[in-house]
Amino acid sequence: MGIVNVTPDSFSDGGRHADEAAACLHAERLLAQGADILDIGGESTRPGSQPPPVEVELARVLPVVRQAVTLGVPVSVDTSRHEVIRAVLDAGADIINDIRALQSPGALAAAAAHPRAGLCLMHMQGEPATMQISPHYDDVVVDVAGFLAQRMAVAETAGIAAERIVLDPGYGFGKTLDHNLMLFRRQRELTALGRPLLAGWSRKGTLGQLTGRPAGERMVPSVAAALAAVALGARVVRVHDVADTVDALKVWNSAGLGGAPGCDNNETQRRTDP
Ligand code: YH5
Repeated sequence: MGIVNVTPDSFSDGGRHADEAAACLHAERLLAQGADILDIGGESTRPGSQPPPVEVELARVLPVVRQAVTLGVPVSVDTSRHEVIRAVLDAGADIINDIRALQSPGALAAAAAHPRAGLCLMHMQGEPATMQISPHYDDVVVDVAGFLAQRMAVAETAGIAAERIVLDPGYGFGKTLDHNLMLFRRQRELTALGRPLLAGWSRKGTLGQLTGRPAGERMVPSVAAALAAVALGARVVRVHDVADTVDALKVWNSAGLGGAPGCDNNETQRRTDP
């Protein structure tokens, strides 16, 4: 899953159309690099950030979604708001990637109204503006698994089939270094929830804490994290550096070490090791 941010470029004086055109070009570049899914987002969710007004989010995202749905790959939209969920699904988007796991008012109903849309439900403690202030868990893996199980149950009650859902531990969202590392090491426990896992490690602060690298120098740490996440059962990796990740996964998969049940690398393992 390749990341397409549609947030304002403070160095551009071309206004919104320049940001839009840049995002569309970037989407095409990620596809050429081998992305299987495009993930388009108009809300910056970095620690400390505030959500933009809904009209602004919609004006950023919708034109890029309209363009992306013509490119022939599944289009995911990073959003929590019912207005945006409805608009992008009406425009042909395939997946809603919600860091708030459809807890925002009206979001569940908006997602349920499109019976073929895929949904990524992510765990976050708190909100981006404050989530890194003092995150606390009894047992981070048990707490995250419990939350995801509960959100999946709520979705099913709203008429959303379990087959539409992918789950995400939400690395970096209301978690300390120790919480993130505990979740990572025990990521495989989350596969017991019975749905595919998505892992988003790309360029995140934990990788900076592990390596001492600033955000602009985290490609190699991000690729390593993506491979480890796949080895620990992730079926989807959300990344900025698509070409490098695709190369690394080709080599990784050729070694037949295995990953998530149903992945190509496991098929290989089954053929060679009956
Ligand atoms: C995710 O994990 N993450 S947005 C801070 C950074 C770098 C990157 C330099 N949306 C996820 O990518 N959706 C985001 O510091 C997501 N899973 C899903 N499903 C945050 C992000 C980032 C933040």
